[in-house]
Amino acid sequence: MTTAKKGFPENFLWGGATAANQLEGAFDKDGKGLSTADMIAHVPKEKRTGGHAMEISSSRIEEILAGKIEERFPKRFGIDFYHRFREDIALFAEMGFKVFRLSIHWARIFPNGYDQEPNEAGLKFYDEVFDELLKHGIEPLVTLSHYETPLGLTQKYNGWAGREVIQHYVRYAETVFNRYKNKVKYWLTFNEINVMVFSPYTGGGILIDKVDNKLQTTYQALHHQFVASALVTKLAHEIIPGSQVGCMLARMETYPATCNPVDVQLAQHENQLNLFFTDMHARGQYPNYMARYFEENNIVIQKEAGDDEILLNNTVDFISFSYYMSVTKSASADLEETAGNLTGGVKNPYLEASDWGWEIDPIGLRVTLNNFWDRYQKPLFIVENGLGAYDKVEEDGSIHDTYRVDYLKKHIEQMKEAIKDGVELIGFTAWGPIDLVSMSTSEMSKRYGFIYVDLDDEGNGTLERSKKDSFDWYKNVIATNGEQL
Ligand code: BGP
Repeated sequence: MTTAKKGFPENFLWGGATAANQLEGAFDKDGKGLSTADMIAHVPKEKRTGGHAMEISSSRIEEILAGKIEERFPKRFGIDFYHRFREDIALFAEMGFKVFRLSIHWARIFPNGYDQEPNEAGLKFYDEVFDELLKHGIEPLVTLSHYETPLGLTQKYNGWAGREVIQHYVRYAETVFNRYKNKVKYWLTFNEINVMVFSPYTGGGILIDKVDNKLQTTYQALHHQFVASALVTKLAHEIIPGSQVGCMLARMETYPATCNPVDVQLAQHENQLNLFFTDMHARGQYPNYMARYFEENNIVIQKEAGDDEILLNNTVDFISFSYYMSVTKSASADLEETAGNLTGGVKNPYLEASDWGWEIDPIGLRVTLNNFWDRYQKPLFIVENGLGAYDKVEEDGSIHDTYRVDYLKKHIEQMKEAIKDGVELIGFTAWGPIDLVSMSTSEMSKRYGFIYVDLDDEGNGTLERSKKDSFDWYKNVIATNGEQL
């Protein structure tokens, strides 16, 4: 037995996390093709049901491409990181970031997804971004696919429903591994891979009106992603010695609403359906509990010879996940429901919720970390956590976001507790260190940042950056390695 740890390890990776489609803008610049994210319009509040409104039909895609839709598409414009990344990275460096999580917009490299040759201008852009990060001593952590499937793959194969997409993804990964092998060591294969279950379009570029059986298609598409993920994990290890590849899950620690065993079993089942994704990546095989689920739902996974070996032989180096909230499930239909990130449950009377109904649960993060560690004994990386909130700009330009500091402080405290419990946690990237377009609502007013961006929901603003109170707070957290919160 080793002695108990006292706090964050010396080389702990503090930083922030983003996604290309919510940040970069320049959606049609320098040869970039359209991606699924470019088709997502701003959803006005009155049309929203609390969760994510990101499913799209094939007829809508046609209308958008024919220019018949007048709504705005904020993800096409982001916060113009494409032209301002030097200024933004300098601010991250000022906060002392050790790591910055970003995604490569796949359609910048292969505009249609299935092209034979990569787009040099796209490759050059990320060269410049990585160089800028490394100049400041910031390690890039790169997501290969963060809700940004090239639209060409949707049109040709109905996205990840088609097995052919594996080979295109592998070619894309091989291209960027070879190009950035001296610059990027940490890679994630798919952002929140479990999103497929909630929104097949977002997770896999799949137009659901084109399929007969949603569940069958969804889990088949996931099989393609698991194989693709294992193949590129292998490739990364071959091309970049010492590289570290992780999977990424939207973790929903699920509680039973009562101690009634019926609720307890229901919560266990929900946890299995969620942990299925990390089981696939960390253990490399389909778990027994899924065999029953597949049978009861008439799902048959079509595998090709060699798939099982590929999965088993290429498990990930670390587990990464987003954590915003916990979920509570009840077998009774009487309890009041609540929204959440991707999915909701019933209201937990012990927790408060954000303005979007996501229930704030710092202790749940300690529980999550311990459960992951017990299950896999692989290093853990929290690659998303934070509070989406409305910020008020004072007359003098200051922003007193005490609620954000309070949220993060409580979560970081629980991370420290988990480390003392013996969990191996290697890093923490707060979601949206600079305000960016919200994934679920495409709004700017749902803000996460330490850095404010002058841009509103209608797309008006100077795009100027300014520091919120949380900026100096986080800077001190990093400087003291989590000792002063
Ligand atoms: C996660 C996504 C991110 C991010 C975050 C916050 O599910 O990986 O892309 O946006 O949620 O969600 P939102 O922007 O909807 O508040």
